[in-house]
Amino acid sequence: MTDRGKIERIVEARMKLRARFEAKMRATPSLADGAPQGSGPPNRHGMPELPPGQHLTKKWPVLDLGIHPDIARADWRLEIDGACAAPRTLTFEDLLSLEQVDDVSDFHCVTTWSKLGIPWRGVRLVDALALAEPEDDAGFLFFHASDGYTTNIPMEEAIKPDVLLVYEAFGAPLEQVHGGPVRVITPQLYAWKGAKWIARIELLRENRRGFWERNGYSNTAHPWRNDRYS
Ligand SMILES: Nc1nc2c(c(=O)[nH]1)N[C@H]1C(S)=C(S)[C@@H](COP(=O)(O)O)O[C@H]1N2
Ligand SMILES: [Mo]
Repeated sequence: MTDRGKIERIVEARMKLRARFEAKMRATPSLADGAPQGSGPPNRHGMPELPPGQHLTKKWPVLDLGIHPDIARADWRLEIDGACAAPRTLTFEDLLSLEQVDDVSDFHCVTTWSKLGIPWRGVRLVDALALAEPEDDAGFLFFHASDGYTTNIPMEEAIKPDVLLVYEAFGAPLEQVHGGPVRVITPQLYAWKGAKWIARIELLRENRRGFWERNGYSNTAHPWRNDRYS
């Protein structure tokens, strides 16, 4: 990317998303209380270690539809399209050109297991989204994964600083069974909101239910509110 105007537009898109996040935090005091979102066991924000109804697991279970796509880093692509001015397709190299983030966060599966303190490496989803210059009314994200899985979250959740596109866990390349080469993590939400083998992010003006959301799971999915079903 050499075009100056283009860089300015991306920076502007990033600032707009940031302003949106801050406005949401101000408008929702319960989310702004205590420790900030993100970074570190912090997605507990001062709460007990485990959300209601969860139990601790030491191992890291694999939970998915049973299809594990085999994708090399060099072949991985992420399309960002829909309600945005600059739809684009990112390569793994493109991810490496963004700010690299090391973060530690917890992982809560709605089936009641939680794994605490996973060290991740990746990039902030908001940084990748800014490249596509989302429209102001792009209120929702619809994730498409290479195994056919889909899930949805609102933009305000997507732009939290601990929501990452991750390609390493525990200092090693993200294993294929856990969604490698690249998956999404949503530490503030139940783990089904984080698509493994992420392939496409569709920006939407109206919310659309993904796979589990159509099968009875919550659109919002807040572990600390025991918000599992709808
Ligand atoms: N592509 C894809 N992503 C997915 C799923 C899936 O079936 N396919 N399952 C979700 C569910 S229900 C959970 S709990 C987590 C599990 O991630 P893990 O297998 O790495 O523990 O991935 C989520 N992301
Ligand atoms: Mo899950």
